[in-house]
Amino acid sequence: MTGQSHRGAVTAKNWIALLAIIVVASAIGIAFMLALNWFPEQGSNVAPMIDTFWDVLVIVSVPIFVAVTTMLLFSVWRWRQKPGEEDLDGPPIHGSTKLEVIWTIIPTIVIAALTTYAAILLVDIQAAPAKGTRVVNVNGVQFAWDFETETPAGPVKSGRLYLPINEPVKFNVRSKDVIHDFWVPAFRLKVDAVPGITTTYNLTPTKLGTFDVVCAELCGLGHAYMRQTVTVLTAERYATVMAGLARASGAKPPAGGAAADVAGEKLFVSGNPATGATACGACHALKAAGTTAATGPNLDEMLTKDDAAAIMEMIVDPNKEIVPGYSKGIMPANYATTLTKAELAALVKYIDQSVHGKG
Ligand code: HEC
Ligand SMILES: [Cu+2]
Repeated sequence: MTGQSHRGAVTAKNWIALLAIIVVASAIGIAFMLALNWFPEQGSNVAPMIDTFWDVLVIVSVPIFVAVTTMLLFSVWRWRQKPGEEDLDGPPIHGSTKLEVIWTIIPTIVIAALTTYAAILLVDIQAAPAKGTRVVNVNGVQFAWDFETETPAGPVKSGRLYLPINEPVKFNVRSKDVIHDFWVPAFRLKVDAVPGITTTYNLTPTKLGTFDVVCAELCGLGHAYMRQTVTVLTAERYATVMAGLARASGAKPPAGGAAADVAGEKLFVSGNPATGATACGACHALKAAGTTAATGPNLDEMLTKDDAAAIMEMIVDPNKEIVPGYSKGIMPANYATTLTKAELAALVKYIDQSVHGKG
């Protein structure tokens, strides 16, 4: 057998073998890709639509990938250079109009079909919400989310998002500083929070439980801390929680005392998820609280000369003076709104006593 005849045109037998490889490998590839658990649980009405779209993309693209790779490997093997052929030129190749037409038309049809599907899906998902749909104003600020649910009795603010199950909700997303992105992976949709404009999307939560809210746009050094949760409740529980939140926003500060110290430590270590106050301990080391984070200065070392009033000012207005060696804008500047006066007082008292060894 001469090299030429062995390595000439692709025979019918070759084609059958190649086709068999492509079919089998595609079937395995598709089965594997569909079996993988790509996404978190489905928490909204649009999640199944998005996940189905993903499945369709997988089913269409795996065979294309497999076919291209198979033909590539076959060509490399079949027409590879053999010893002694180093100085030979390959045969002159002429264009093939027929082939070019085929490989232009097929991708055009595939892309056009998928794009049409995606466009129809997008229009479906973005359909204007019915009148009377619950509106939640979502505000992004470096580095926290806060939420304002519109109710007939006025807006109810919260740091953690609460939603009733199986009721449509429309989000008006805004930013107070840089571009953030409001994303609840379990709900699937996300949209940028852009300063100066309001972006929106609407959906219906379909699963009870607590899901992550994350910022999906790198927005500064504290981006990774810009997380919240959304809790989807039954209509009954939701009404109770909203009533509680409405009361809390107008509540009078409770009296100080021993209880306040305990609350101070708790606020330091865990913040107040219900109002969106980020835990101080996530960024600061404080011996008494047992926290060791180093994103912000060590408070035992940094506050030795500061009294309670000074500490209070540093918490509510952290950008007034920046500790040397640290950047402006990492410490959340919203504690004056996410913590009540009573909480702030308890927190300051706790820090003051912890640092100065009193109490
Ligand atoms: C996301 C991280 C982060 C969180 C959360 C955070 N801080 Fe800070 N904090 C910093 C950084 C960074 C600095 C240094 C830059 C500056 O001065 O603003 C700082 C500075 C400070 C200072 C010195 C401020 C000054 O102006 O001298 C104090 C006091 C302080 N933080 C207390 C707190 C307390 C109390 C909390 C919780 C209520 C808290 N921080 C939450 C990151 C954080
Ligand atoms: Cu952000």
